[in-house]
Amino acid sequence: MNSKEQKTVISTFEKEVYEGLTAFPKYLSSKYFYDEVGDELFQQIMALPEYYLTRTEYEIFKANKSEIVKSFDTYQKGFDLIELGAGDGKKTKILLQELQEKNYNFTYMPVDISQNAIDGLVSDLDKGMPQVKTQGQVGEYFEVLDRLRQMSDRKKVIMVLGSNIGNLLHPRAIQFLKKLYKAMHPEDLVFIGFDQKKHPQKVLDAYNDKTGVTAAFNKNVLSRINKELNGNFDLDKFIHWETYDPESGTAKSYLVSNEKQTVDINDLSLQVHFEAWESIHTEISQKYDDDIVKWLAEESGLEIVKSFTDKNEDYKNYLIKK
Ligand code: AVI
Repeated sequence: MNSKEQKTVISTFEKEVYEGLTAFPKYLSSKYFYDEVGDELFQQIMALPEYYLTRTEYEIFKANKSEIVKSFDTYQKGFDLIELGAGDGKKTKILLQELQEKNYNFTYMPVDISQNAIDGLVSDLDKGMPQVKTQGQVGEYFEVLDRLRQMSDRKKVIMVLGSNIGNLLHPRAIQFLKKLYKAMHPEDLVFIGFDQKKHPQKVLDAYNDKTGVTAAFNKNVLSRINKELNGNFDLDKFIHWETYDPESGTAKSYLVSNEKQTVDINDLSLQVHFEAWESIHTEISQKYDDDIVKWLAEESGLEIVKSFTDKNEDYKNYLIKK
């Protein structure tokens, strides 16, 4: 493709930025937080004292690793462990180690939207756990799910960790689970993390840390527009704002313009006007309870087999079958 042809191809990023910033109210998708800088910021978030999710899921895995991996391979015939949104795989390594030590026959197939994350994870595993058969793939959840049925003819255990499903509104989460259902053979399983409802302040703190890493993460979508679409957002003219509705269990992130301003996005030939205190909605991080998870599963034709949790029941991993 020559450069002129390339210019006429509109990427999904361009299309979605255009749609979101010309809509009322304005929005951008949180999937665009993740580039090399965003991946690094998310690593920092996962290590924050306020961000309990990663630590708690890690503790659940440590305390239950033997029972968890046993439930993956009930017929002991081997399986493919497919992880959607694998990131750095830090928590997964506990399970990989256990599977390896107990001589399970499995292939690990991490999938992530970020090429950078997959490259890092695969090379890390090649060095640190060379006995684990690993096949990394880059892709977005929904697109990968379409390929999933063909991806392996062995039993599949599909993992979605980190409460990644929480970044989808319920109707979209149901669409996602329905796609999982379609991709599954009768013996396949889903192992999926859902962050639970808890003290609202604890949720707010997790998404509004004192050091401002989450604010920088949220603003990274604006940096990407500046870099990739030739925009001129002034990051200091936007504040990170978090809300949590304990009734719906929805945490929402916004970027709020602290003055009336106009931003140019040259590659889209777009001028975006902001009134003072106008917002861009950037992310939802849904919190759940057993009833909501059961409802989501049933709406999608799936059934909860069992769950694993921590002592405060802050977070749960559910084993789900077709
Ligand atoms: C990836 N995802 C589940 C994280 C969450 O908790 O919603 C992303 C995140 N956003 C702000 N902090 C972390």
